[in-house]
Amino acid sequence: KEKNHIQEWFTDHQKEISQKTPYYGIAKGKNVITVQVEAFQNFFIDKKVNGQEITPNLNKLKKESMYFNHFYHQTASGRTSDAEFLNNTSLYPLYTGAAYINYSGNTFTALPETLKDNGYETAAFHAYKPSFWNRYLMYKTIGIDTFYSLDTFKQDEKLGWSISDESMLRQSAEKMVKLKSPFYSFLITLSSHHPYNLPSNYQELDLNGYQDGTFKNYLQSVHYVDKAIGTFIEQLKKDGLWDESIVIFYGDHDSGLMKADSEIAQFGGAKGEDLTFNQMKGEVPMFIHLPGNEKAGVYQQVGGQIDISPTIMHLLGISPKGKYMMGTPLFQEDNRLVVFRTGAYTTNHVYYQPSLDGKFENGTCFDTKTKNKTTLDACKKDYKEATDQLEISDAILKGNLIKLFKKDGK
Ligand code: GP9
Repeated sequence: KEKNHIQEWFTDHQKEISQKTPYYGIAKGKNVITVQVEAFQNFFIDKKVNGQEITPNLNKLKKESMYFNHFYHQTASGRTSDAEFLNNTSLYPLYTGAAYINYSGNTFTALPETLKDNGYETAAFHAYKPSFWNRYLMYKTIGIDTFYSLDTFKQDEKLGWSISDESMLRQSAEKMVKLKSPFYSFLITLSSHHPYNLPSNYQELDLNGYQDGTFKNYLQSVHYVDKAIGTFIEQLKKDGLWDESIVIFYGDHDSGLMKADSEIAQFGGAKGEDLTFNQMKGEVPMFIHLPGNEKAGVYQQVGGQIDISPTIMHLLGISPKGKYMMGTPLFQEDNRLVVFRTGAYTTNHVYYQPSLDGKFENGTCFDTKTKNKTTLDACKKDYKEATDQLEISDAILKGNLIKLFKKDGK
């Protein structure tokens, strides 16, 4: 019975996400370069600290690309690997543990494999041990042709766990120009990893007046990574890739520093655990740059990492029929729902925060326009669908159902 319900859900969903918008196919045949940025929150975009821009390069990119200012990470305890999983498979991460570790032997209808079927070469770039988060196995499962991991990078500029992001991005771009077009490149940065310590010669911001050492380190790291991204963009332009590719930058998860009334929360204007706090904790930047700065602007609709694969396919004009993906293209603006593993969810109008006991009636409903609490009734409409989606995703993973569906020829 459950299998039938799930199959029906996907049949309906595939129909829904097949609906075309003016964005459908506008980047047909282009390369896809996706950069997942470590612990990158959204609140510092366009913000200044002591008169200095924190992310000058991303602020510039914002004017030239589609910038989604209510885009959320949906990760759980699998942290970085969950973000990768959401992005590449468009399924939810596990409540505990990591799908990358527990289900790397499953069958998926993932983005890399889908792009391969459409003539793309696929590669992942991450300058760390291939076994970390089980990537070396999972990448094979989802259809990555080549994984450029730690050993394939020159150790020319050590920083934190690995080489610096500047070096990693530069070396990745050098490898990328040699790929056969069209290609899908998936890059994962690392320099802004907790606890965010950077050697003093890398710290450029004057943070006089701020007290929290880890928050200060975090700001310095974010500023450094922004600089590395700026250099990377220039290199893509020089190599002729910038205008031949869809280039995406998004944050993988929050910084882990968000506590009520902490200095970071105050910096973002949050009071206690209000809506601003929840949004700050959940929102990560999401930039999609199209050749010729096409469709640049600020997009207000909510979205999440689960939507990345369907969004890329929509831009490339690749049908989602037969794909077991749970997200929706970001350009389908109506009835958007972003579900979190905690049981929280948000739409373009409300944000539901569950209580610890998980009972709907004990949760809090916020109106995203007024930012105030509102009646639970306003959040009720989406509760069943949000719960259903998490259960469907879990059942898919636990029962390896995509394998069964494919065997049934669905
Ligand atoms: C290591 C990196 C860190 O390869 O991706 O993952 P995290 O600790 O942030 O989950």
